[in-house]
Amino acid sequence: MVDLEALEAEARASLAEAGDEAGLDSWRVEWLGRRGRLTAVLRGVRDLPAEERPLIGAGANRLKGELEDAVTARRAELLAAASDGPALDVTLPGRRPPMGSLHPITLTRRMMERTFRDMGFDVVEGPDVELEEYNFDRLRIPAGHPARDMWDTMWVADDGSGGPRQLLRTHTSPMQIRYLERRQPPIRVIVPGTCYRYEATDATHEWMLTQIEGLVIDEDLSFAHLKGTLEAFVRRVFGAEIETRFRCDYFPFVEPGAELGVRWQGDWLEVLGCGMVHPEIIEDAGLDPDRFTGFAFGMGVERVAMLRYGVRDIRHFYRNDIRFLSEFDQFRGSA
Ligand code: YSA
Repeated sequence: MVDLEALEAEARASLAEAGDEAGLDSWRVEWLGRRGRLTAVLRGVRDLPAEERPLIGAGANRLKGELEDAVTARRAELLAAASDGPALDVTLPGRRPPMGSLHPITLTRRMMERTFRDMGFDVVEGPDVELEEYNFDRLRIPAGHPARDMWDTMWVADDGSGGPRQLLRTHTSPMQIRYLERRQPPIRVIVPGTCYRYEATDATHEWMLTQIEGLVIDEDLSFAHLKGTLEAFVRRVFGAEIETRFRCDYFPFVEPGAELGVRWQGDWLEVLGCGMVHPEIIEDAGLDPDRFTGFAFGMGVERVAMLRYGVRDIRHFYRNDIRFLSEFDQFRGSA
């Protein structure tokens, strides 16, 4: 008669010796495989004397199930030993899926928009691909004018159709003209958007940058309104302690023109150009320049972000280095 107990003892002893996956496989072949030893016992049941059949048959089937469980348990044991601990430690904290966060320029742009909204400005957007006419000519920068050199331009390839020349806008100022075509004073609007310049990059210059254009047109506006508005903005964004300076600057579409600088690392960082809207621009919009005056400005969002977050090199913003960008996770809720 088949000694199932002895068979079980032998199978379990040899399973305990299997030390890896290959050992488990050959054990399984030896005992439970098609030509395995236990399989042979099960196959032989039908040849046994009738009175032995039920006992051996049931016992061998039970043993088969138990050995299946035993090999599964042995595999878990080996895995746990390999990872130097239990296979599943339910006391470990869960792994958080990476969440991502808003880009620092998006955070800064939204903060600036909110500040201007609070000051009563509307927010509109304009096209990145612009007509030469709006980017230059109608801002009093005709072809050949030396001021075109200030904005090294990326042109859109001519498609040969004889249509007007197109470019990637070098600043957000063309939206002054587009907005004046559609709206009547009083006007108080900002235009955030991306601009492109064919220029070498350095710590404070990128070839792709974000500007926020501002345009205010009404009766009796003076340079004092311009200064007051921009200083109020800068103090709200950087705090009352911030040191600022206005200096004369030249832009063909304003008269007079200025730039605003902010103290940065012991030096001055220019954050915006501005001025009183040139009377010819007001007149071209069909308005009486003796009655309506206004001011405008164009500020660099990357420059504001540098000051706000203490970033020393503008090029970090668009390098897509996750180590730099994840620093801004802490501001996730502040947009
Ligand atoms: C001036 C008068 C107005 O009535 C209205 C707008 C302006 C601004 C003008 N359109 C302009 O683009 N002037 S600017 O060339 O001096 O740029 C304005 C601001 O954009 C700069 O002060 C700076 O903050 C940012 N900027 C310019 N070039 C940049 C840049 N930021 C990063 N990289 C660059 N390459």
